Amino acid sequence: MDARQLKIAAAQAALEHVEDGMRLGIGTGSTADEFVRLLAEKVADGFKIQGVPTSERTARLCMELGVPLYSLDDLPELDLTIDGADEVDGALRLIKGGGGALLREKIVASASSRMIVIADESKLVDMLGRFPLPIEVAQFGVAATRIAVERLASRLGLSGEIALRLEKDGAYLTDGNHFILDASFGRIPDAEALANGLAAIAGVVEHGLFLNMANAAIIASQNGARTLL
Ligand code: ABF
Repeated sequence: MDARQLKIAAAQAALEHVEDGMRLGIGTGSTADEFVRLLAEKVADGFKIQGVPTSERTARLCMELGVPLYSLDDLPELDLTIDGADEVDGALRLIKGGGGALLREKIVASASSRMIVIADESKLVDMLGRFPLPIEVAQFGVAATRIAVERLASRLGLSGEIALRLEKDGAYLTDGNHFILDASFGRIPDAEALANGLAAIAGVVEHGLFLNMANAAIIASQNGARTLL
């Protein structure tokens, strides 16, 4: 199986958890896109779900493919969210936000009774941190916020570059019109302490550590899809 087939395998296994009539949070990223494509086929066959997208990008794909969409304000309580991740550890702690959608992803996952992560085995790690941690920050005061994050990191014994995410026309902007700082710590031995510290910094809107949120992760490898609980 190539990389895309692994994503499809994880998405296919996740689809088995989706029941007719569910209110469903729908994730962002290339793995979540595969889930949307498979879900759209079931919808075309008469399967009924009510979807809440985690990004404008996912909303566009769902609309193109005919997946019924609602806002989180229409449906503030969801049964299940299926979403990708940048890293997953054995305790189902996640780094998310490489695709820039972490704020809506976290709000939608928090509004869901259950969250299932879909990923290929390259995302599975012993310790979080190899993937740069995305931190969504207010545009106002971004230099001061970056210094506050650096000081927190230093207090926690973490080091590495904390870089403003750029795209070709300048700073990357999220769906909420915020900036992202990508923190390349390499390893994050105490994710809980870092999450708590980041949440206490005024300019931080949200961070990509998703702790105690995922109920299961479906990990696809050449041997098939297995579920971590
Ligand atoms: C979203 O998409 C993210 O939180 C994560 O950043 C990314 C994973 O993307 P992909 O499936 O393309 O690797 O779920």
